[in-house]
Amino acid sequence: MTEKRPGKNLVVLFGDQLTVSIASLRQQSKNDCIVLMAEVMAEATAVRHHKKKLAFVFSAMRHFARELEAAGWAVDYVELEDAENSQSFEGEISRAVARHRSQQVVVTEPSEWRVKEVMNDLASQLPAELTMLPDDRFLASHAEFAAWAKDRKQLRMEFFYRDMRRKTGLLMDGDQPVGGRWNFDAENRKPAELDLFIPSPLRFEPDDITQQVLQLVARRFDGHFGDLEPFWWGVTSDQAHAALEHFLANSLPHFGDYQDAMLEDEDFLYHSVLSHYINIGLLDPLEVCNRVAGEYTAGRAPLNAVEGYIRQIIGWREFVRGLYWLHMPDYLDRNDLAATRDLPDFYWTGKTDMACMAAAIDQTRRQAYAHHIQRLMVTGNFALLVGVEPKQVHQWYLEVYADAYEWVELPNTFGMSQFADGGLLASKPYAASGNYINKMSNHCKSCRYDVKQKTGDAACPFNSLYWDFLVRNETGLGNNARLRQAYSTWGRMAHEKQSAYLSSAAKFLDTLTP
Ligand code: FAD
Ligand code: DLZ
Ligand code: SF4
Repeated sequence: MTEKRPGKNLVVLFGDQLTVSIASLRQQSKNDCIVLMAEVMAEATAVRHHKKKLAFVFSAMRHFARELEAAGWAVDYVELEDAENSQSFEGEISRAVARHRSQQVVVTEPSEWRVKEVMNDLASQLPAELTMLPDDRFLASHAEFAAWAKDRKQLRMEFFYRDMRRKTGLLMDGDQPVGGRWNFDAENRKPAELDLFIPSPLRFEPDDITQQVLQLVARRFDGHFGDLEPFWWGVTSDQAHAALEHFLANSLPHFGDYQDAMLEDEDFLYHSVLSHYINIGLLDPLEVCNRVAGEYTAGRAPLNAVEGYIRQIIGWREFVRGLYWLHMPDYLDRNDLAATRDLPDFYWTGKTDMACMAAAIDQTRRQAYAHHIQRLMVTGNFALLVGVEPKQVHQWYLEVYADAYEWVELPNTFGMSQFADGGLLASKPYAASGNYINKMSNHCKSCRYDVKQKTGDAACPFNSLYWDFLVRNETGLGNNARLRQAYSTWGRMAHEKQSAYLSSAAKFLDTLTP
């Protein structure tokens, strides 16, 4: 009898692990392993992802598989419409273990809790040993973040960020921050002017692989939200690097100044539009930061822009990931403001008279992109003020953006935007009246509502909703030091004015569907 020889190690790469420097590949030699990549319906429909995101992920996966093969790796790639595809990670890994007689399965830790649970369950069922390696594309490991968080009464990004600056040496002069300050945000709040020259992100022609994927997505995911075409994103690491260089040369110098600005018909302003590349591995976050810091050293970009940009990545991005793993899975059930309203229908259609909301939602449908202030201070702010159930808000953000993965989306939505975690992430809710949006954008000029009117049918809804939110949540928020001034303004307000605000808000809330 001939004994079957054991097969090669199986290295599983998920769709957001598209880099040769991922831990699971770094450990292997090309001759001893098979790389498994699988397009599966379980992921494609885990939420009803924007069509552009599906096309982006599938096309980037297919391109990366080809690059691996060209570099000499053996790749077992299962396409979505492969007749044998079991349509789940566990099914595809089990089938591949049998196909290749693998005794060792190696994965880098999935970025989402949900998928990590699937891997943990699978480990006990596979006839092979499954090894899960930490994802070291992040600066802080789970243990490091937990150690930093331990014994702190409050977790604040700013202090964590300083540690990451020290750890990386980015913008450091010995042990001091370059320019004498850690944070130049105060200089980063200029409203945009219409006559500014605003560059566009770098666009790419879809090649044959992308064309095939576009047809696949059109055929199989027609009911998902969003416009599939035009599709102009890069789908390879080389293209993502070209997009980075384009950003450095054209937008970075103004990134800081106009970071919080919004303009009608300008979808990107000076933002980098790189998050979708970074989140799936086509760009390395630290490499991006080093290139950005280099622009300051070379005198081509000012410190407020460079520091502001680097803070988003080694500060916010790392911080939200730390919080996610520290608090999952309980975090998903947080609803500390007890918000219960259903998400209004116009989050899907964009059909609302509020010009700022219509613009953000329309852009989201077209581009699967909105910049941070649109997400936080327009769509997020509105959901917060009217009291939408956080899980529904979370689901929306996860579905509509190309860069959305739960580890980064959930803390941003629950923590930063909806204050559903009771202040674990933010020191106060990002709630604002129409005045903020008017200051930072030109939306109000074309709106059927009047931002200067406080109450009544023609008044900007954000104005009365802001006070209604504070009054409704006084028990939970009344003691928040950063809201003291707002509550005392309310307390000093004439009773008739208070009533007018509350009845305007009630009237508006009655109009919301469903
Ligand atoms: P830029 O403005 O150019 O910023 C540079 C980079 O910094 C980004 O590419 C991103 O990698 C990082 N970054 C900036 N802000 C944050 C942040 N708050 N958290 C984490 N990283 C940040 N970002 C995601 O990557 N995925 C999400 O699913 C996501 N969901 C969000 C949901 C809400 C409610 C809010 C308020 C923010 C969310 N963000 C998310 C953060 C931020 O809005 C996006 O990272 C940013 O808009 C991406 O566009 P950009 O690449 O042009 O970013
Ligand atoms: C986002 C996504 C989608 C839509 N589809 C797949 C897929 O079919 N196969 C795959 O390996 N990855 C996909 N991804 C990315 C995964 O959702 C992401 O890697 C996990 O959430 C990681 O936990
Ligand atoms: Fe938005 Fe109010 Fe301005 Fe209209 S008036 S665009 S609703 S902030």
